[in-house]
Amino acid sequence: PFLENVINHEQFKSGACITRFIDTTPELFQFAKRRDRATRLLRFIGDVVVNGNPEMKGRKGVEGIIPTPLLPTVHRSEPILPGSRDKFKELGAEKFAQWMKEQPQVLLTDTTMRDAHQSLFATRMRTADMRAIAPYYARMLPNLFSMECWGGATFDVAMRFLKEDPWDRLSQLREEVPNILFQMLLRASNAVGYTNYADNVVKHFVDQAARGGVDLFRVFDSLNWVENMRVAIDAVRESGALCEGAICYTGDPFDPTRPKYSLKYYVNMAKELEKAGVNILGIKDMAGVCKPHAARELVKALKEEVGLPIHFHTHDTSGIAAASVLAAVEAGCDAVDGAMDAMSGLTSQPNLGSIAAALQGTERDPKMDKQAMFAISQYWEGVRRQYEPFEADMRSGTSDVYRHEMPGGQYTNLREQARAMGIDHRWTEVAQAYADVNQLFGDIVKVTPTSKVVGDMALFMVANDLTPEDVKNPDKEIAFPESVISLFKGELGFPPDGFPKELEKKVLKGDKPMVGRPGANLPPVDLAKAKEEAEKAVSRAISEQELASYLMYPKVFRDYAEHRRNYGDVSVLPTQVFFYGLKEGQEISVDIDQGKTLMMRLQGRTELEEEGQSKLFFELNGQARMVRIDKAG
Ligand code: 3PY
Ligand code: ZN
Repeated sequence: PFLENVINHEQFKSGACITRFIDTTPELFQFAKRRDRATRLLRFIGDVVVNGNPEMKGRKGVEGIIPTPLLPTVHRSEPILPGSRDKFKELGAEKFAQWMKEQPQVLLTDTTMRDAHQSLFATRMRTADMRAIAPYYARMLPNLFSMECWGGATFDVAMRFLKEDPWDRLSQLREEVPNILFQMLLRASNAVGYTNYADNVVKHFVDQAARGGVDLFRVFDSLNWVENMRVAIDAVRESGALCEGAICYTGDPFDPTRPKYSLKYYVNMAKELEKAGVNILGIKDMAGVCKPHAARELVKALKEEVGLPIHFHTHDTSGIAAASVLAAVEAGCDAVDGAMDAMSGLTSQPNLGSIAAALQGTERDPKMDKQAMFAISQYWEGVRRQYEPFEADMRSGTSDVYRHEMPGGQYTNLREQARAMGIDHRWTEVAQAYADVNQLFGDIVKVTPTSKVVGDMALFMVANDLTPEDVKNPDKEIAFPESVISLFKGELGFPPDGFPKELEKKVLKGDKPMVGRPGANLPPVDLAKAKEEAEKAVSRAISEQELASYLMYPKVFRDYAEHRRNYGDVSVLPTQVFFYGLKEGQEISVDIDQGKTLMMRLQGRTELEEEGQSKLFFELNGQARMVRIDKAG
């Protein structure tokens, strides 16, 4: 590579003196970095071939080579028409909200790149699979209202399991899609984590996300406590982005045995959000329990009582969520969420293509190009095959969701946790325990992170054969999970009507819960100092975005940075290779930079040698390479 650099250098070609030329031309030595990158990637692939991707442990692999997902045929040279993002830039937040209300058609959000895979296959979709289709969204679906493609659990999972930088994902997608609004899910003061952060950390995160390309933030609080949403709402407004304040929907306003979550409850919260300054009102039915009749009446009531455009989000766990979407649309809902055909249904969103088709010819016809949606969905069908080992073994909708009210995004995760604990065969008991815990905790909203606490407690009860009576019994000693203690202390805030006093006493063992919102009790973080600390931990300078990652998840960020140091940027590898490695004789091409492609082929390998190592023989851009890999464990 050095000679190649010399021969191709302009100065060399012009016949300059070779010794001085070498001394004064440091870029000749830049091959070292490139080779290093290739070597690190080969080591990663080798490791997956010999030891397996740790992510696949305990999962069934896939047989053979999965066909490459089929991209639509539209050419990159096709123009990109202006879309919702251009409209937003033209109008600004307030006027844009007004514009939303004036549209006769219903506006459509595609959740495929965030909630759909979070809910179907444990958030494992990789950036490479999103990026490949992104330019087609820009060209083929310019009248999509928004793409939900960031936030929620994707931030954590990107670093923790996929060894990717979530900020890179955002910027890569942004580069490809300049015309459609990008939407993220923000857990208010929990940002994209599982605990409340200091106010200045939340602000810093929102600021970075807005700069990084997020246009619309859907903000919710896991206990529907508007007080605990203000910091995030203000930060979003200050960043200039669109703020959607979401009501988390639970219960059934038409169930007389459960009067707590009435239409009035939701209308009151909506009014509070409107006063707090949000631009859009979200109805976030994270479990998919909003029945068609309730959806219609709720949208009607909200339309009458608040002036904000309404955006409805649900999950298809019951199998009938599309009926609720259509009812909401009929009642005048301005925007609705769905997922592309191949990524819809079950715990994911209802089918966006079918919703668009069902509304064709009506007053609310979203006027989408259905062929384009279908072509994009075909791509997703191919993508989904690669993630089969992460899918829950669920074949149909389940009406049981109305009993347990588990969020779609949690369902697959909790089943995973149950499996890891060896109690997967007791899943129906876990689901019942989940419903019981909800009642024990005072019938609360269950969404990340409160849903995780309810899930922890449900698993704990099943694993320890505890009944609700045991939990309530003041004379029965129980070592409550840490997350439950933290919840009752108020570290995630409080439901507007508080937690049940008797259980609070038992969980806190006499300790007093905190007063006020958690953020008010947390001192601001010294960001400069935190950055220094993070840089020391990863032995390099970090960006403000990376600082935000560190502030959210210090250990996950450190581990990710170490992985990247050892193996380079593995996000460039095709998904099959990332999870399953290369088969002998298989060749792949990997773009490591614009215009820089590596051709990699696994030629063969030796069986384990005495010192527990395997030798792998690769061909890298036509040259032989050998990599030694230690057998793990
Ligand atoms: C998340 O917070 O990740 C969710 O999807 C909640 O529904
Ligand atoms: Zn959702």
